[in-house]
Amino acid sequence: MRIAYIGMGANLPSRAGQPEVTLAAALPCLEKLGRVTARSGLYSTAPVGLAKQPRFLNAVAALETTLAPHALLDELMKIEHGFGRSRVAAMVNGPRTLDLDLLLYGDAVICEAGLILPHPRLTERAFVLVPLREIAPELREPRTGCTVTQLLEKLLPDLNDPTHAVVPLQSDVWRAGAADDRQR
Ligand code: PH2
Ligand code: MG
Ligand code: MG
Repeated sequence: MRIAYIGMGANLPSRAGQPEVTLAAALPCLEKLGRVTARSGLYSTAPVGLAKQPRFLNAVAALETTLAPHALLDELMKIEHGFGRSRVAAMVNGPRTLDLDLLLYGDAVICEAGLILPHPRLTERAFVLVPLREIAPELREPRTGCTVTQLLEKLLPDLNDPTHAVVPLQSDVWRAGAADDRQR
């Protein structure tokens, strides 16, 4: 049994509804792959890589799972597909209905076609590190040996800078999902 950290993102409506509803609706799908042991709040984030697109909503979930990394990645892609994600003619860094990124899988370091662990851009992205720090501040990224808190300090020397584009979002839909977690 390993803990995998899944980065969740969306900036287009899906069949489930607006991005906040999509992300909440994806949680029960993740539960089918193991046990969601923690998840961050929801953040409204400025798009990275391609500026002209809607803001994203991002979150990170911790999933305790017996699935091996490749099998887990396949299942994540199936969930994305179920929420209308299409990779045909999609833009790199472009808008998406649902993105589920395998960020970390225990302390696995893997570099294979189709699967790089830890996620290659993990250390560069505040929209990942801020929610990850919320649920796992002391977790170590196995390539650098740094904790998530340290990585974020390197990325954003002044974390209180109001211009840094990762803003917590109060969301009833997401919170309602939290109540469901506690009942399980
Ligand atoms: N995902 C991308 C590209 N850019 N920007 C934000 N803010 N959030 C994302 O999840 C994101 C992005 C490619 O997956
Ligand atoms: Mg992805
Ligand atoms: Mg992504």
